[in-house]
Amino acid sequence: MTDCLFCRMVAGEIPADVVHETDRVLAFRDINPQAPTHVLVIPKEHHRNVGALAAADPGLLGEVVSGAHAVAVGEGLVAGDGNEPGYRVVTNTGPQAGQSVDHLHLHVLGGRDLGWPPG
Ligand code: IU
Repeated sequence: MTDCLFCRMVAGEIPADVVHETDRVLAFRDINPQAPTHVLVIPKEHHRNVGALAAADPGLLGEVVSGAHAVAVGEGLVAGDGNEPGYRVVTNTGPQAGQSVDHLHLHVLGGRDLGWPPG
């Protein structure tokens, strides 16, 4: 979609601080980080939200989740198959949840104590 911000990042039309990439997944630093590590992981193909991608291509959704974990390992948030210090994966769907970009993205957050419940 040419009017989609994240599709334009995938296309290289808008710069992105890429930290991880596969043939179908891209991960880049959030422009307004909410934690020392705040990376967005997206499918390169446009899907509006997690439900849309789960319905259309569950295998690709698995690749996006694997990408989130790869980012966490790469950022030092977990060691291999361990779970310390830890990280959080969040995806917002719809206006009440605060979704502002209608291209599925997983937020990978870490590097500080994360409160619960989220706001
Ligand atoms: P949300 O869950 O849809 O609200 O997340 C969108 C994120 O995209 C949000 O954290 C923004 O800071 C981030 N973002 C970005 O990284 N680069 C941009 O150019 C824009 C938004 I606009």
